[in-house]
Amino acid sequence: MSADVTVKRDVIGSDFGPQLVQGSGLDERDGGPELVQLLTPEGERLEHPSFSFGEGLSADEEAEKIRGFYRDMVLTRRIDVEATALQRHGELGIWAQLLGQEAAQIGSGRALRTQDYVFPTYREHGVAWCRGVDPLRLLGLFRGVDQGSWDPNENNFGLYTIVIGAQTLHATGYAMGVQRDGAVGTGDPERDAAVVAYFGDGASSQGDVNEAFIFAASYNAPVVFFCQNNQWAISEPIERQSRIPLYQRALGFGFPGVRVDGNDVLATYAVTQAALERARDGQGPTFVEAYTYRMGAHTTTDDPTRYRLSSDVEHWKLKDPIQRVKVYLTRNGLMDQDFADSVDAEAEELGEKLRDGCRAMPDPHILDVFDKVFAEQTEELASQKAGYSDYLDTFEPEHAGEGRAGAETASGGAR
Ligand SMILES: Cc1ncc(C[n+]2csc(CCOP(=O)(O)OP(=O)(O)O)c2C)c(N)n1
Ligand SMILES: [Mg+2]
Repeated sequence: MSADVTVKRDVIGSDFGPQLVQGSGLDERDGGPELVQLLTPEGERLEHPSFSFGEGLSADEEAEKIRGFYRDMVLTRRIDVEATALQRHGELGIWAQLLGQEAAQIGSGRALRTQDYVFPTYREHGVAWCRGVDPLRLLGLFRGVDQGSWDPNENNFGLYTIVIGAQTLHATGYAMGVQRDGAVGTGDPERDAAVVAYFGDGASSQGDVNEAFIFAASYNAPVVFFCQNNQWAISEPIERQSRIPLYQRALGFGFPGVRVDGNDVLATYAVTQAALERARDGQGPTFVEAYTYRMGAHTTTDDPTRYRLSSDVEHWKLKDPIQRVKVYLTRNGLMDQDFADSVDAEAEELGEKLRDGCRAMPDPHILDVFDKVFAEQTEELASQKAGYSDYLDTFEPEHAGEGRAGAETASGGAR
């Protein structure tokens, strides 16, 4: 680039093609003008020209559904809070919190039909809940007891994927299989199926994800790319991942992209439902950017006070996904104290089940990990295991060979 060429920072490509709004401006903090929102943080319903919630439902049915979302979100938050506490008590090796992302997960998870298939990352506890995966199984994974003990085909919910973005390729390949099985565009609501790949804003920079987009577009695969833009990839802010709002990237791959308020369960449900319907109908992939915020740390090994402003966290507290639903339901006389109390009681019971269930699980040993890579042990792994065992022996006796807590210290902390 010659020295006299200047790049305009507010609008990209104004002389070369479509005007793309830059993704990191100040007004972008609340999602920008393209954000699909049906329920404001103050609990007010909004109309949107393309998406709506509750069509075809009676007023009672609609209220029932929203109360269901409220219950799902409260219980999901409870799973998250309990798991975080269990990690602090040394019962889990690590936990990836979803605090603040409940609406994105419950809205999208409840839009699924039984025959749809989900490929999650490691934070999709709310989607797992919607799919009927026992939360204790999630705890087993984070305790290191197993590598994920649920059967993906039982709930059409894949195993958690830690390799950032890899599951988008799995999802696209699976969707191409669904297409080849003839389970797309038949018009039979029991048969037509869609696949959802969950991933984060940081993952959108991965080669795998971009390759998945290309394949999905080329083959018109029945896949929904559901990106929870929680603004952070560990300590890397979204401004560094993309020059434009993420949803606009879809255009370059040849399929639609939409940005939805990820803290609005009604909008997330409506937008995901529409995207799933496109996929099941044979109209191909859609990119859904759920604009949200990671209220907690990246995982329990992370300290976000080292890289982000507490005023940002305070700003997003006012957009709490559960609170706005509660305000809406209460203000409109759709939820009484008895209902709120019954959900709280259910949350208490769930918390107790998780605490007791987790403590009753076996204590894994750090060296077990070497035995779980392949069905049969290889010479190389056996020697790595021996070497690591020798290394652990160099620690003080009270730390050497410790289970979960020792595992993190000795390995420098899992990410
Ligand atoms: C291929 C790969 N590279 C790096 C990592 C380390 N890592 C774990 S989580 C993470 C950030 C992911 O951020 P994002 O996609 O926004 O998801 P979030 O954690 O915010 O839900 C990174 C880089 C990894 N697990 N896999
Ligand atoms: Mg992120």
